[in-house]
Amino acid sequence: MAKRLFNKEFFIRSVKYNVRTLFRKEIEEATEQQIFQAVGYAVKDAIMDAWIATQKEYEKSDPKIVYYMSMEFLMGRALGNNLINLTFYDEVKEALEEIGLDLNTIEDQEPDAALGNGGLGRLAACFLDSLATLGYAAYGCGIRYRYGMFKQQIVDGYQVEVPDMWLKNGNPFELRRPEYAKTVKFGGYVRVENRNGRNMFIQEGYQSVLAVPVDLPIVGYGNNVINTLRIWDAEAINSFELDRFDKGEYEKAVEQENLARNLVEVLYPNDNHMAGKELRLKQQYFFVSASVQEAIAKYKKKHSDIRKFYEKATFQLNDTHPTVAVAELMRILMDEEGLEWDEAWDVTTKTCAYTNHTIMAEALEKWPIELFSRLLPRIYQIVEEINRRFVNQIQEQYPGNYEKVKKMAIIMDGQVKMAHLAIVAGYSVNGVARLHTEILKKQELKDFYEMMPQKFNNKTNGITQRRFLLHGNPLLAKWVTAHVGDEWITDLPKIKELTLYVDDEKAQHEFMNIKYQNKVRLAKYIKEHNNIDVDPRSIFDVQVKRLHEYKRQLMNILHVMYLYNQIKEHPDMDFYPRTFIFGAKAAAGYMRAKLTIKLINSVADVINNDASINGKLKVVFIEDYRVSNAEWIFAAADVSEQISTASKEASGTGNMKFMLNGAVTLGTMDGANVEIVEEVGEENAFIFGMSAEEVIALENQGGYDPSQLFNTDQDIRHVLMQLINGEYSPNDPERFRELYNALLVDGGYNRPDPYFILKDFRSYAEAQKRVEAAYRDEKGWARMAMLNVAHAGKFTSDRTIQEYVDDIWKLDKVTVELPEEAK
Ligand code: HBZ
Repeated sequence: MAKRLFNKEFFIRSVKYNVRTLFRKEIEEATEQQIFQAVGYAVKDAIMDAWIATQKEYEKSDPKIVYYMSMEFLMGRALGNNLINLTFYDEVKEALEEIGLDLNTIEDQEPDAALGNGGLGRLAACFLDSLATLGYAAYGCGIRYRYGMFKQQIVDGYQVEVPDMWLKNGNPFELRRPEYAKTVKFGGYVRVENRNGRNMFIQEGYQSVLAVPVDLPIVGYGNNVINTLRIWDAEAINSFELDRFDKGEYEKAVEQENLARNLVEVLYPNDNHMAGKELRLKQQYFFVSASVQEAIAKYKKKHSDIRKFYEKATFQLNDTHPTVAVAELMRILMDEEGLEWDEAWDVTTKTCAYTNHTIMAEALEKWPIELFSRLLPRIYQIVEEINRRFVNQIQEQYPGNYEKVKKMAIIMDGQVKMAHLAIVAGYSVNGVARLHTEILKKQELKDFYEMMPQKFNNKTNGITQRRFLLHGNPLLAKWVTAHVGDEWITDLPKIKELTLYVDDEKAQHEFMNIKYQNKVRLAKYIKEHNNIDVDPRSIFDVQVKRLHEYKRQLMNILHVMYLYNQIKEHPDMDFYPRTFIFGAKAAAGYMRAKLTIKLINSVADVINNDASINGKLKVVFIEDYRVSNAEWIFAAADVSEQISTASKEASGTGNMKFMLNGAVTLGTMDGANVEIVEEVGEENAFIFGMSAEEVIALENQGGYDPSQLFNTDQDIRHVLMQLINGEYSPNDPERFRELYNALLVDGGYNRPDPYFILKDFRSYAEAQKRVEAAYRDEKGWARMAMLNVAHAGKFTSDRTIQEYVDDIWKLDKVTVELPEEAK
């Protein structure tokens, strides 16, 4: 990879200049935050030539563009990542050292751009990194939330949500582009007018808002390609005109101010759960309408035949959240570009493609007709017509089969079903791991698969090795490069050459030493943030992800309670010291998830303060788990807990980040775990629990009766009784009864233990025993961990993106040369 020249003197001058002009200070007087801002602007400067060159190249060679539409982009911090991808990281670190500044400290001043909840949002961020690195023309299209994912504080063991004021000091990387602002209309009614024999649909009495794009650079690795993440901000269209006495006008102006203010105020903090709020649908239409308008405007700059729009643009819908794009594109093509229905439909169905991220029923988006049609009257008309035609098609294909219509219609029982709309109007429907896609085809979307099998395909998720190894784990990254060269940075499968060293004792030793140093780094973080001493020689057993019942953090902590009981009952038993590390945010209104956090912290309090167990067990809940601290956590993990109820986790991507950092998977045969095990070999992972098929079969029988287990398994009964006897809540013995009831009485879906925690418990405990035995064999463990790194090649998002390009998007590759004066 060509390394761009870095001009040290120029860079230092630029930082100093920025401190002066931004803050009227010399560098010695500036705060750390001010220095971050100054360095950030200097880096944006260094990006600018390539950003301009890339856009010029796109204008010249006119490649097909993918618009990745997503309500979420979980970017994390930009500074370190941009330097890595500019291939300037070490040079900038050195340059800053010369003027007495520490890059790590500066990086720490940057707030995470937490414009996402979890896997879905982070996947979008990894995809942008890969698209730029592979040289494809792409725009991320999203919302510039004023408040991203809330900050989590733990107070008295409970989660408290604090607003995330990520923009309070300004964002040096962003670029406001008011010249590309768009108008988005809500509400009112549609008047039909016949002009020259053609029906015109005119929206009247609406409220409108101005969508103003804010661009963030997406730096490709070492290739001068800079793509754009375009996040839309909202502004009122007409600010107050104070001389207006007309009451109606005045009120309307106030309403439009409020609409603009509320629209982009905050990210909804639910993952895998639909809240159904009107404001959420407004957010969706807001950014989608602006993005579609922009895509069309861009196309029209160079092309006159709108019927061929799909040759130069494709929309990837990240779950159903942006699915109104389908109807918005239809609207613009018909109402503004003058196409007939069939022509517009032809373009739309060649432009839109849909990714499904979940089979959880409560996550599926359904909007009440009343709300949908009131907020988006013209869009609703179009959806109705799409539905009418589709229902006709079902009836033609399955005459007399009303069941099919009931199951497949887009509008049914007073609701608009967004997944059905996305499937009907899309040219591609993909799941995010092989198992997940198979479940979609065979169960959840069976009827659609039967009717249109050619649309369905799998795209197993991936992660970017540039953030999650090169930036997050510099020690291991250097070591890997020393052994296999640096091509893995843009060609991860090359990392497989590490297999040559897995039996080499020196390499094993070095590898484990790096893991140890990363554990020391995390132990320091834990000491600083939690004031808990953890022993870096203990096994670091980690579960970090959103808190959700199907992810089964509850099973993990129940098992910790069980281990603690064992140690207490048999103080002399041989037990390898273990540190159980948790990190998870719960959706603000998800009570059972929040109570699970309280339980984890309560168990941690008791265990960490019990001197009698000699520090054999420690439990740590890391506050405010997010992209920036995740990089350190993955680097330090020995065991990767991927323990979802089989069939429920569509893919998982944390599992891949752990693997790449040399942690061994302890998991169920769910999501991408299946493919991880396939790559690394079952002997190099710890697999347990029911299979997806078994889970689905048992669900179809109406579940199972866990009271049998309760009555016959003493250890399980002991742990469950501790939930209701005050063992971990002496002041309030009833505190955890809700969790007890969920496991034994009713946990939702009208049944006890719907996620089979107790059913899988023994199998999990037994797998944990195997983990312990394996860890005692130092060389064996080193070998296993190294094999995990070596076999992580498949899980780069570069591979995933290349598959999207080859099978779905059909993009053209672009190369960017910098002009002489910028080199
Ligand atoms: O998407 C996750 C899946 O649970 C995970 O298995 C997969 O690896 C990942 C990437 O494909 N899904 C989410 O993260 N979903 C959400 O965050 C979400 C957010 C808002 C919603 C629904 C889902 O309304």
